[in-house]
Amino acid sequence: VVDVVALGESMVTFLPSVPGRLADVPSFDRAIGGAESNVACVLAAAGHSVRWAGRVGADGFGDHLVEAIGAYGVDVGAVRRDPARPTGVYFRTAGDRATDAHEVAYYRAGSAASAMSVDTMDLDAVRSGRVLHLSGITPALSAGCLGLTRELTARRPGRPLVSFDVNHRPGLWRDAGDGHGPEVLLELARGADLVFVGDDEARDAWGLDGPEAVRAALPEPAVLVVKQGATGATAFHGDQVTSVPALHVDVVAAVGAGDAFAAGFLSATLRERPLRERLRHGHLWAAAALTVPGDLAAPPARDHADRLAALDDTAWG
Ligand code: KDG
Repeated sequence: VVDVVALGESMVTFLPSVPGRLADVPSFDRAIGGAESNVACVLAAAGHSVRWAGRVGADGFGDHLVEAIGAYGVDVGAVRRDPARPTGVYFRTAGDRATDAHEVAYYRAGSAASAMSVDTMDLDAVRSGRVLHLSGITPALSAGCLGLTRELTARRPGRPLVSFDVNHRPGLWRDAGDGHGPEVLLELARGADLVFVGDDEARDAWGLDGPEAVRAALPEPAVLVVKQGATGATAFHGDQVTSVPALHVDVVAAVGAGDAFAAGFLSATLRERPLRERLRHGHLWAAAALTVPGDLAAPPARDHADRLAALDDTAWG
């Protein structure tokens, strides 16, 4: 049994060679992206056994994703190749340092991953980990992807612990011509055991202000983590409520930080660390991602992160 299976669309990502408008950037560097495979890569880099379940085209970009994600030590045996649809790609600009305002251009409509469904995925392989990590990106990709996410978040005896990062992408729901994104995300989150959501997402999608309001609307998941950007994060588990401030770092690009946070929290969860230390691992791993331009940064060494996470509150104040 692997520690974690992460399911979702991965894309070849093009990072700008210079700052500026998408219209002006002359060249891009190739990297890899995809929220769920980011979680998988970082967890594998930290020594966990991880499988990525996805679907890519039978093309060079698909080869690159499978090879690059595999090179992190992620098991890619459950990845399906689609002979008829291409691998999704996306381009981004460098974020403004102060506001992180940046442009993203997705070329993923009709991608191989959008053909993921209960019929095209190997559900036994998908459910074969201790944890199944999903995100709110997948249900926005197609009706089949929504059906698959519904099936995987349905509460059934014996299922893995289901982790769900809300990852609200309003642009994707708009492109899909579906105004129900926020409702669907709330419904799916209710089926998960562990939910990650940003306070900004909760405000924009659900009109909920602050961690307590989110918990009141989402009492079902055993653990709920509300990320409060540079301020910190709050976790709810039963009657327990724990907040931990974020680390102050010089942000290069926020992309991938949420995925790294989820990976750090999941790693500490798998190792049965206390709730406070899970949050601190989330922050430590996010700090690593915040200080690189791409999605992926090497996670902090485990013994080092464990020592930092176990420091008393004054060190984290
Ligand atoms: O979390 C990083 C992701 O946003 C990025 O890799 C692209 O998966 C992606 C998406 O759909 O936005």
